[in-house]
Amino acid sequence: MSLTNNKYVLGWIEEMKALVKPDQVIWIDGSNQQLEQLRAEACSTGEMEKLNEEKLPGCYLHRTAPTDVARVEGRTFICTRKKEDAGPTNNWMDPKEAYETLGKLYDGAMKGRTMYIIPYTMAHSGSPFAKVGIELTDSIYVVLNMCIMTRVGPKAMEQLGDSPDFVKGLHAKKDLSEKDKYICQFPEDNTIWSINSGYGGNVLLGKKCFALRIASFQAKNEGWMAEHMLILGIENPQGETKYITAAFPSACGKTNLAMLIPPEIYAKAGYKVWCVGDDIAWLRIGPDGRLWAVNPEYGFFGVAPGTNAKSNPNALASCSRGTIFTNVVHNLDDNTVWWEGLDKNPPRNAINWKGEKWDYTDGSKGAHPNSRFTAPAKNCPCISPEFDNPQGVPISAIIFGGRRAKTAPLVYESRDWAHGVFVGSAMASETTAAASGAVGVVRRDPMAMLPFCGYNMGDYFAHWLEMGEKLGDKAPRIYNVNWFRTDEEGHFLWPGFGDNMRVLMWILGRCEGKFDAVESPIGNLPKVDDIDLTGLDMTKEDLANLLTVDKKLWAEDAAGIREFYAKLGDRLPKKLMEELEILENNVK
Ligand code: OXD
Ligand code: MN
Repeated sequence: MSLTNNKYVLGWIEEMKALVKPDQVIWIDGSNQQLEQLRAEACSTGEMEKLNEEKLPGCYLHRTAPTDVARVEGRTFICTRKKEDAGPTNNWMDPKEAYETLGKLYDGAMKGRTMYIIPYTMAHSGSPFAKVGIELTDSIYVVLNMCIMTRVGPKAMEQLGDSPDFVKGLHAKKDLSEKDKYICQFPEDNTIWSINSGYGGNVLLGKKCFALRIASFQAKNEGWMAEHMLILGIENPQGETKYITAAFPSACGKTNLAMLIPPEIYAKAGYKVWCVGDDIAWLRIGPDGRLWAVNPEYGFFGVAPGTNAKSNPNALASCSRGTIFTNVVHNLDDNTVWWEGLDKNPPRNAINWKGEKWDYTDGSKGAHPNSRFTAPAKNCPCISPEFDNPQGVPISAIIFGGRRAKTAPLVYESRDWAHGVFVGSAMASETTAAASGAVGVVRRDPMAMLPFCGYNMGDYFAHWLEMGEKLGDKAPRIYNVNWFRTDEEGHFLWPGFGDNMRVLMWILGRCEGKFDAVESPIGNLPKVDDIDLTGLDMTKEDLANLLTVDKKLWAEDAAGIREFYAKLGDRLPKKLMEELEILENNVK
């Protein structure tokens, strides 16, 4: 039974059916009855395993193929008609060539299989932010994950009505061939084609492919923004809440910050922190001229390892029910799950992420470092009461950040929007031992969008500058933070985690005009007295140390920015080159 009469939808589905040739087609209405049937089917074929209903109600375990465990940036393409519209930071393929190459791979790829049709919205249907997508897939795992991560069902088709404006996603698992794996975005056609993968970021097409790559392109053309940002709210004891968005490259604690637990000084005084989103923000100028944000997603696709009762109790609670775990350890004694960093008790009778019997004493990892939980956002104890507000929340401040051992101070404020765009465009992070390759190498990741910007990065910066012009004096202030400064021996100088709220309080205080700041060559710094250290084992000298700006290091950084900018050629907005020159002069 079809969920729509929309001729564009039906025509496209017929075309795709003729290509992939499934044995049968099933529309996903998102009803619990339908999902229960699919869960049962996935368990009967071994695609998923049902976990202990008492300890982990409604939870399942899935393992991907061992060669298919992460996003594949080298196989991800932006297919614009002109190569320069994808820009030098993206892999590009000619759309004609991409349709042809992938068309051959898709030909008959669903023979003997079922094609599921998943209608969904990113953001709430009825919201000014809402966008409709349809994903065709031959994977039940994808269906069940999409039903957690997005708003799936007939409402999406009602939202669409008879409009042709929907994102057409096609996914086939095929045979997981490495060489024929493709994640292709066609921003000019609102189309995504993904083949030969079964891993989340490559196949849950609503997330990175749509809500960032396609949406960033739509946003540029339609005058809004799609960003790789968390959204959180801080409620003061009087009950007023101010909202912040923040962009960080991976391994910088984004999910932890989104679900932060306030330190005692703030908790006792009656402050609360609310999570609106942990990964993606869509931002629009509201009728009042301010910038408003929604989290277009409906769940969290979080990294499991390292998540524990101390680092992020809210994330742990979020994945305690109705969750799909991928590539974690299966504890056979009580049919639950485990991962490195959960606690100090690895299970004795266990299966590792590859599906092999696992002996934790042999030094091997039980869970894949990129193992995940897919959890409903509404499970999160600190989910914002505004999570379901279709109008979103007004944003007071935007934060950029990265992992810098020496260069960046704990926090600084940009002088104005254009300077803030410069700060975001120059974002960089040092690689950690967690990833393969050299440690401590600076990698530029502008606005944390390097793998997710669906068009030319120079045009993306120009769009940011234009948004600032439209916002005028209602623009949020822009900040940069660095939780990772170290001393000579490599010890972290800042406690991080919940104590990051102390920095957020300075930021909000600045937005409210409560604090003065100190000008520096890179922007405005806090006065040492204005960041509350009560309850911390830290002196004012320690804080002063965290706020120093070493001109020599910044001159080196400026050279790195210049090198990156050179790649963008004449698509780089002049304004940003001017900002770079100001920095270069200031740190001479
Ligand atoms: C994610 C990512 O999975 O940024 O959110 O890779
Ligand atoms: Mn992300």
